[in-house]
Amino acid sequence: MTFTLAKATQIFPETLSADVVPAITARFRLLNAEDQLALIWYAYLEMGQTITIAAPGAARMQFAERLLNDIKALSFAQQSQLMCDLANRTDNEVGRTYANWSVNIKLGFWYKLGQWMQEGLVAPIPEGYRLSANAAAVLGSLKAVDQGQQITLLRNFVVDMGFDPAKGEGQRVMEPVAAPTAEADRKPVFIEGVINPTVKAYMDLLNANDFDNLIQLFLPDGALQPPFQKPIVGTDAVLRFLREDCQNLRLLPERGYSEPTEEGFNQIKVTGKVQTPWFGAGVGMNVAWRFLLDPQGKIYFVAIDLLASPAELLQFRR
Ligand code: 45D
Repeated sequence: MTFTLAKATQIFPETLSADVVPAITARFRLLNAEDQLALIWYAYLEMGQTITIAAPGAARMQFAERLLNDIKALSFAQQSQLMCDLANRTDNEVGRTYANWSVNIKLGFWYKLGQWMQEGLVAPIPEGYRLSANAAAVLGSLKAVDQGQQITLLRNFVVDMGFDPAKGEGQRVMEPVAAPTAEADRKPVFIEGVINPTVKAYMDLLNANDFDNLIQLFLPDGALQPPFQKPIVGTDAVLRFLREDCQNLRLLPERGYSEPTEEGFNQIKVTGKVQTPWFGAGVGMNVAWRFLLDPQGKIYFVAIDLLASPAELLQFRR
């Protein structure tokens, strides 16, 4: 077979992803912990004026509950230290526990701390705290990007905290997987310009949280590349990612373009919006899906890109 993973990642090279996200993330990482926490706090307050985060369900919170209650019992000074340690990725028990959680549990943990900070139960950012010039510049850049990019940045900041000796490899503590949506309640997508059954089924099965059937669409060595990440390779790893990270997403593909490529493979690009359960219909992220299907219509590769701008929704090479 001529396709390698490295080559597959290069399909539809004209697709412009939101490079500002890794660029701002890199600048954020250079800030000290106090600045990081304060910056997130200011960004969060600012965003809270236009969008609201959905409260995480009990199934998600149960894993963070013990640590949260321990934190509530600490003094303000100890709480501040603990949050700084997380931001500093200090190697301690809390840092390791945190790093072992799935993304959604991490977000739920901070959601609760944010609430408690507002209620005065957890140490607030000191009144009148002044960001360093660098931190203020990073905050300015963050405010200037669109909302889909802002929530991606916040998510990145949160995911990076804690101490992970395995650097993201291995099993994680994750919330239970809910049952897929009942057949009768599924709403199939319509994608202008795309009639490929695999791509259609991918969208519909992911929207229905039907991961066991979704994974059947992939070749055994098939790969999925989430935005700004390395490809996840092989059905075991992809299925684990789907169960851990992809519940209750809403995929709203709009249009697409398909073209045959080498050795009977097909490459299909679809653009549209994705909503996360954290913000519901409040934030639509502009994304592209770049599929590479084998001659039998199985997925060898799919990348999901967060697009640089809404103009990219219409960008198809002809
Ligand atoms: O430090 O087809 C405080 C895939 C201050 C799957 C705070 C996908 C201190 C395949 C405010 C307390 C998944 C790849 C912190 C598609 C402090 C597929 C709190 C794509 C941290 C389409 C901060 C899916 C808080 C996509 C509470 C693109 C922050 C999904 C909360 C994208 C931030 C989802 C939250 C995103 C961010 C979700 C809730 C970007 C959520 C972001």
